Amino acid sequence: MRLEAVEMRRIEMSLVAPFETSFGIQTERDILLVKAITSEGEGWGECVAGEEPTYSSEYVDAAQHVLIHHLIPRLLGRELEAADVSAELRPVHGHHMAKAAIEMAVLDAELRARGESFGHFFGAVRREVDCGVSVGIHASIAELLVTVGSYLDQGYRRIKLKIKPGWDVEPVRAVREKFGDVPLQVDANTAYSLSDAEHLAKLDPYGLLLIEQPLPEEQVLAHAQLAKKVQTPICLDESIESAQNAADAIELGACRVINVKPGRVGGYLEARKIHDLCAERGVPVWMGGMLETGIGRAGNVAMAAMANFTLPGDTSASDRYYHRDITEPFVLHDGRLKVPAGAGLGVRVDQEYLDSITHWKQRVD
Ligand code: SMG
Ligand code: MG
Repeated sequence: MRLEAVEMRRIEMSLVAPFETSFGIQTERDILLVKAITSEGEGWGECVAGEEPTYSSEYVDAAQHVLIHHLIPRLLGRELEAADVSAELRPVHGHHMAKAAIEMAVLDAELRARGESFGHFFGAVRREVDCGVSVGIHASIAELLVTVGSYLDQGYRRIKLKIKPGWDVEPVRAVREKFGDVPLQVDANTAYSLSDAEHLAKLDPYGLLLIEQPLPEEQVLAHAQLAKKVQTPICLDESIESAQNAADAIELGACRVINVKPGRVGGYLEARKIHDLCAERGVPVWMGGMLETGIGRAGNVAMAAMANFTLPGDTSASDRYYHRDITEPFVLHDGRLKVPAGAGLGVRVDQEYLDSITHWKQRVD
């Protein structure tokens, strides 16, 4: 397969409700999409970088720049498969979300050309996946309980509460009191330090599935030390940027669970390696989310159907994020989403709607 051109575009999408985390509030997204145009057909990729470098060092303007100037030129005109992309891009350090987007587009083109779905390619063991929902920081406990109640009514199988210092034990206690033993976990997005260990141990009585990324991403050893002071299993998100990181963190005792985000680790193929090594070591994984459109969601739901994705993912329905998706919407049935069965990502992009929300477009060839 030869990569002939890449069409890049930026789209603007409003979220159905503001989403607040320990690093800020988001009300809309400015998303970079890439379309690989190959000798065998086309494929889509979604870049999960946000507008600001606040989740990690990556951000969408930088992703766009590095793709145009450093990544796409290393691939254009070459005979390649998705499996070759990460090796070709190795001279460029970092920029995992940008690399993941182009690898995903090449993989989609390749699989569409041979009529194989992402799910089949990953070795999916289920046709639908259990879904959780990530609930942002709210202005009050009363408002939080309304939001959580509505998600539970919709059928979500697990609730994740975003926490930060000053918004942690109280919301967890309130949700437990009102909704009983619903599967519950928390995500701090690096907001604490090891000196907060005693405070974080106050979450232990609430029987949480896990606490996600309590400490800064580079503090892997500190996570191992924290793990000795809290009973709740520690899950790493931001700290895990590769299969090597994952193996090291597990060996060190820094985490008992891993949140897999293909964008964060440089693509679906590296994410698959993380799944496999965790499976070998008896470490469960789950699919994270980056507020993806139907394009990214299709790939994530397919990967979440692999055997060791044993916890519900942040793979919520389209209407949890957007009033109108750019593909056919993903709809929750009994707390689950269906794994697309069609070739490649198995979703169709609504071209007319996409064009109407596109604010920038460039063809690189
Ligand atoms: O896609 O449902 C989703 C969002 C899940 O909480 C979520 N993602 O750290 O896990 C995480 C956050 C990162 C994105 S915040 C913009
Ligand atoms: Mg997280």
